[in-house]
Amino acid sequence: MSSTDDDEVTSLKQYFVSQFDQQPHSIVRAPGRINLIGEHIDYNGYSVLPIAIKQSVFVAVSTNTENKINILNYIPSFPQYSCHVSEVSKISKPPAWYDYVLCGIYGVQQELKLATLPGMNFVVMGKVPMAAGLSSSSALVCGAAVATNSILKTVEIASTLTANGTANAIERRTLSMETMAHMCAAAEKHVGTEGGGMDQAACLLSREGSAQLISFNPLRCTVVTLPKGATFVVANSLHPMNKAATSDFNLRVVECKLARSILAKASGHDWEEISTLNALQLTLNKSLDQMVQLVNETLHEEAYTLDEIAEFFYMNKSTICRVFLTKNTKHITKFKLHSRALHVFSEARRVFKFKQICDEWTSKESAGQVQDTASVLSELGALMYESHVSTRDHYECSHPALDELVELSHQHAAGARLTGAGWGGCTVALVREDKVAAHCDALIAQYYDPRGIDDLQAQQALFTSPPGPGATVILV
Ligand code: ADP
Ligand code: NG1
Ligand code: MG
Repeated sequence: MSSTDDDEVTSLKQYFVSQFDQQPHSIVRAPGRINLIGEHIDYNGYSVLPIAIKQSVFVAVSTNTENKINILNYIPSFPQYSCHVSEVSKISKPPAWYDYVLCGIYGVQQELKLATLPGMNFVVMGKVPMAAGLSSSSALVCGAAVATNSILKTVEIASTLTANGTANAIERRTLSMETMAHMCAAAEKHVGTEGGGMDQAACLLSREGSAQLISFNPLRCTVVTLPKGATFVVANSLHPMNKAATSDFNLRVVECKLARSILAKASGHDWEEISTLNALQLTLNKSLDQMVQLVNETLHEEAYTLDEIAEFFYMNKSTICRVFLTKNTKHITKFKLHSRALHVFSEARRVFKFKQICDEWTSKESAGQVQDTASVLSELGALMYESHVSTRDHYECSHPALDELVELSHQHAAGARLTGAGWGGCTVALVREDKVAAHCDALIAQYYDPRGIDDLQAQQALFTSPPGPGATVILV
């Protein structure tokens, strides 16, 4: 725990005692993350490369004897929530802030097949900028899940349900971080966003000092050592984007699902059996370059209409809506499939290339070879700039402010790109250690100052973070 964590834990503890008249049983620190490269490909089954950051969500928890789930925020302007333990699955649409906490609690209950839960008191203190692409939502879900798990280690009312629904004998069971990473990815979908598993895995499984390649189906984490002198600088555009409040995110998930189903059917495969674009690639036994070629040969560039898709699958439009669309995309009738699939396959290739460059640097370093760090960083940076162009032009999930921050980064950074889902939020720039000050000064003078953002706000919006550890439980 760092000294800043100490301050946060002390204040949170004091606030908890003032609200519940008891000490918390534990406080969980659940970090946000920066995705270095690999955007919008986790839900397509491709590997991504994030690091956990120092900014975290802290969740304090204790039990109560009233069978109530009480959820409070350290910032009193966030409404508090209280329900009976039997009501944790009731998530509102669009979600309120505490629904992310309920997702984590209910996820643990479902995973352990618990007939009931103990009454629990929660206080949340969030230090991850919200709706900024740094994964405050998953830090909240994971923090709540880890806190619930830590409580279940201590109580005896956790009876499990048998297959026929009757309650088993009293049993104490808890979940590993790996199981929780998987479970929290599914649990967060209850808020209505159809994301992949990157954020929850980064929050729960990150290792201090290195990035990790996170792969899916099955979930695997591989340590990636970043070249010495590589500093990642985050710049918050200060344009928030709440993913659960719009249909943009789910529309991209739907477009990818349509692209993979059309590509699968056109290639003579059972499209219903293929669950991701990565699974399609494996079925077709093609390289990523060949998948790009397949996209160019099979999908047309103009948007597909609902009529055209219905005709292709020999279905009526309402069946297409039921099979492919989510609740919040049912009104959409045009889908860009060519450019979305191009982004996914090219981005997956960039992630592997990024890892390969890091791995080569690491093996030369351990062999004691003298290396030209500047040229390694410019190779990595070039991949990040390419990634940004692809998210901007093919995936159309950028924002003019993010484009401006990336453009300004060309002065001192080796590379920069939007990070997280986009449409607002943050950019991440790869900057040589000795150029960080010049990079930050340039962004302050050319982005923050002209917008009237004072020094204090700009310092919070612009930060570096070495790769941090995943979530931890601090027993009180
Ligand atoms: P991101 O994960 O990129 O930060 P999302 O749109 O996925 O953005 O999630 C943001 C939402 O998460 C917020 O609108 C809020 O409901 C919830 N949230 C995250 N952190 C906190 C916090 N500290 N306090 C209250 N709500 C939070
Ligand atoms: P953010 O921006 O943190 O909400 C979302 C998804 C990720 C991933 C990225 C884009 C969730 C919880 N998170 O992240 O799975 O798809 O966008 O790469 O849905
Ligand atoms: Mg999120």
